[in-house]
Parts: sequence; C-alpha cells; structure tokens
Amino acid sequence: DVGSRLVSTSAPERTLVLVKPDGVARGLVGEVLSRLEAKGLRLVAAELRTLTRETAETHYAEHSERPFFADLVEFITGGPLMALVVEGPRTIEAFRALAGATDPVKAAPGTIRGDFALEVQNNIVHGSDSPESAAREVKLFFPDLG
Ligand code: IDP
Repeated sequence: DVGSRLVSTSAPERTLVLVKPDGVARGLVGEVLSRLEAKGLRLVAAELRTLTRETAETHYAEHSERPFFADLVEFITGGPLMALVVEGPRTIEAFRALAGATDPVKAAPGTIRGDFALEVQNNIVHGSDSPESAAREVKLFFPDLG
C-alpha cells in the first residue's frame, strides 16, 4: 500500500545482531537498540542469554583455525549477550555500517565500534556479513522463528 511504500521501497531482509558480553557488561544494550531503531530497522526477536561453548564454536566456525579462536570463544561465552533479529531494507549492510570496522580503532567515529570500543576482540557488536551467514545465524540463535 501507499503508506508502507513511503517508509520503504525494498523487500525486507533479516540479520542477526549480537550485543556481545562486553557491550552488555558496559550497559550499551540501550545505546545499540536506539541506534538501530533510529535508523529505521525493526526488532523481530530479542533474548539475553549466555552462550554454550558449542553454540559459540558453531557461530564462529569460520574462524576455527585462527590464532584468536580460543580467546574469542572464551570472550563470547564469558557473560550474557543480547541476541537480536533485526529486519528492514538492506538490513545486513545497514547494520554493518552502523557497527563500523571490525577493529574499533579503525572504525569511524559515529559508528558503534568507533564510538565505544578500543580492542578488536571486545568490539561490542556482531552483525551477520552476508545473506547466507544471516540465514545460518538466525536459525542457530532462534530456531523457532518463522
Ligand atoms: P566482524 O565481527 O566485523 O564480522 P570477523 O573478522 O568476522 O569480524 O571476526 C569476528 C570477531 O572475531 C570480531 O568481531 C572480533 O570480536 C574477533 N576478532 C577478529 N579479528 C580478531 C583478531 O585479530 N584478534 C582478536 N579478535 C579478533
């Protein structure tokens, strides 16, 4: 209808966003939610949970051979994180832009990582990097989501 076309002209897409344990511990859940809602992205699911080692290893399987893998799994299972499914036009790309570069020192000021983090591992948020990753990650975290 005309009203919804004024809000968006593209087909909606979903992505998995995590406010990582460092972001939760620092009280940045509201800040991340504010930024993605202000951008126009919509929340579809949200849950505070502590990951098992198995889920963490599955989520980061593509990094299993990297030297930082063991530390990354320790970090991501080290406390509760906020798992979100977010929907909107070009959401995957839109959230990656809000998050900023992986290395927070290189991330532009104005991005979440650029404004709130200094270390590459403890970089506050995760966002799926492709439609294939998004489908896999949404299913891993929210298997019952329709
Ligand atoms: P992304 O989260 O921006 O997509 P990836 O390269 O997929 O970045 O890395 C996944 C996560 O692994 C990063 O967000 C960060 O927490 C961690 N990480 C990436 N590279 C390094 C590193 O060189 N040292 C320590 N941790 C890293």
